Amino acid sequence: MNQITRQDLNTQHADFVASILATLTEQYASVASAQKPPFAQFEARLLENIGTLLADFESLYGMQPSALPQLAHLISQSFQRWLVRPAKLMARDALKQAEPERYNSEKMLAATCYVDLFAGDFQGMLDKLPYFQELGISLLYILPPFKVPEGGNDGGFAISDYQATQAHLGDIHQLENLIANFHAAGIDIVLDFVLNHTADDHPWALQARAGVQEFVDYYWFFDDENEVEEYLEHLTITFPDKGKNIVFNPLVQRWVWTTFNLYQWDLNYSNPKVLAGMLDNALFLANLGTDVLRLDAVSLVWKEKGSHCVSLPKIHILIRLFKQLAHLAAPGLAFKSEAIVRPDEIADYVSPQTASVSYRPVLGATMWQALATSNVALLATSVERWSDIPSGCTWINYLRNHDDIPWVFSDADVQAQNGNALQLRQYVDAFFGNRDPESFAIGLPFQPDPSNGLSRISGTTASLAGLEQALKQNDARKAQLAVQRILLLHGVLLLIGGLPMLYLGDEIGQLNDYSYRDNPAKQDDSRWVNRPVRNWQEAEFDSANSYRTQIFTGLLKLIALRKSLPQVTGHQVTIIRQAHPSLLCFIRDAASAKPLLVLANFSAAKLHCEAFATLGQHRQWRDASSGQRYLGNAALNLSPYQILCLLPEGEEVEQANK
Ligand code: OTU
Repeated sequence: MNQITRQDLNTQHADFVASILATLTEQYASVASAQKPPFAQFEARLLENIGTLLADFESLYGMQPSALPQLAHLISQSFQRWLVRPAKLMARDALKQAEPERYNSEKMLAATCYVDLFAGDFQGMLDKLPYFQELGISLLYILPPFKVPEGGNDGGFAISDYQATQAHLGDIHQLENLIANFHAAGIDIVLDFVLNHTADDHPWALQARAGVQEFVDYYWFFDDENEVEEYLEHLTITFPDKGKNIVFNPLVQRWVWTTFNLYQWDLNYSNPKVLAGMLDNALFLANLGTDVLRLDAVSLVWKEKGSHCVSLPKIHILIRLFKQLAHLAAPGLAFKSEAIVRPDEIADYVSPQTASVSYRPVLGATMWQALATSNVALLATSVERWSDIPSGCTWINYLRNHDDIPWVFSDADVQAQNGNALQLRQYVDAFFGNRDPESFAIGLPFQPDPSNGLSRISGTTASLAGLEQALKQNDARKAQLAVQRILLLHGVLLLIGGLPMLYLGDEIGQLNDYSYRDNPAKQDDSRWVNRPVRNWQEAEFDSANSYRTQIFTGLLKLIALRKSLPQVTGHQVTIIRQAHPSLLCFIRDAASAKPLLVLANFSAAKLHCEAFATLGQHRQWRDASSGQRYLGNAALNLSPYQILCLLPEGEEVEQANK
């Protein structure tokens, strides 16, 4: 990082820095509060970052005379928010700064849910605090609770006001109170920063609709169809159902860039006023108490004619700029990138200077693929190739979330096992999308792409893992296999490295919910099938032996196991290749005297192998849950979908058998 001190101010921007500091000092002096934080804290952070701030601002917006006041304005926005940042949050900032590996601890567990679907409203969420604690959740991602248009709003991702909530959930103060209560209970909070687009009834959009040029320039409007064509020629289409990304919009009688739904208008970050407007929203959310801001659809936020407009290099500069400006006001705030891209692209999105937390979509995609094919080769290769992450950064592991499953494995990895990537994607599409009679899964295609016939998949974990089919067929044996699959997938998710995130509902095996088909605002979006409403009564009245209870208690056991194993910290993992195609094997903390060896059978058949490899040592191992002993390089039998968690003989695992 470019650091400068007061002594270095004889650089070309010395006057700029001096004048900002003078302005801020004046503003500081005019604040009467006795509780204001020491100016020197802000000043130190500013001086530490000013070199990068200037360089990044210049890369995006140039450095003509008009640009510097814009940067000064951004810094002053951060300063104003810092001045009013609640003392409790400042104390949390200090704690979190002293703990850069916070989210890599084995004690951490994330979960996500929609407030209304899970618990009705903010008060309902508070009432469920004991449930979150029972599960051991320490990071909760609350799906967007912000104000949205009536009717279609993309599950909260079309935002009309980033600083107000949906009335039926409660008001913004109740959200703030919810966050404070969760903090007090040891749970960090993630909120969305939906930065690629606003709803078409956001105040900026309303002004643009009224023809006010200043706000037209916040978006991507086109009058000239030829220019639209020039962009479209190269663009990757994200929501093929809706057609192209730039569509003629009758509301404004012009073409408007809408990557997602027609009511989600893409923001134009080549206009620095958009950066300022969205910084204000980010800082508002920071002062509300959020610990992590999830950068929604971040791979799409910078656009340039002649490119496919995915993962352009300037995205990373823009995010670093946002991060530094947020850091000035809220140094404990982390960013989490939601870049649903192939693994070779994703590394660029993860760094302590930008997003230190990142989704890891390839892990889920390859786990589901391994389940469908009973072959772990691609999963093993992906983990081997794509687990590395800089220190201070964290992968979020997830099987399912509120979205689709995209088949984002690397084509080169498929080719490395002599496979054909297109055929493999066709296979898993059919397997999970209800087009394979041999399949146990019930899912739905999402946004099939007519240009190549490929799609993504919607469905809950339980339905994709076979539980829905088993219950429909009233087949207890199949239901048992489905439960085993669910526990196997979660076991790997919890142990393989990274911070696991549960999609709430999965812990009790919630099935697909087809009622969205009757709702005109939802029926064209199959992702609603995996957004069921939580029925707490049904959960309570379950008989003790039901599949729900089996999944829930099995999962609690796996969570307790994770939290008892310091080997699980971080993301370093060693894959040990096995001869059997369905046998996944990995070691955590391989170099230590107490490594953890995990063996997982990704097949519905009993697995027998003559000998299993363990880093070449002949060693006695003991399964942490059953206590059974295994000798490395000896024969091994695993029941269908069994997962073994082996520790070198002699090591006790507390709590694991609780
Ligand atoms: C995100 O995901 C959200 O998670 C979705 O719920 C939203 O619909 C969307 O952004 C728009 O706000 O399309 O189906 O290529 O794959 O970012 C998931 C990027 C999505 C997208 C991803 C997006």
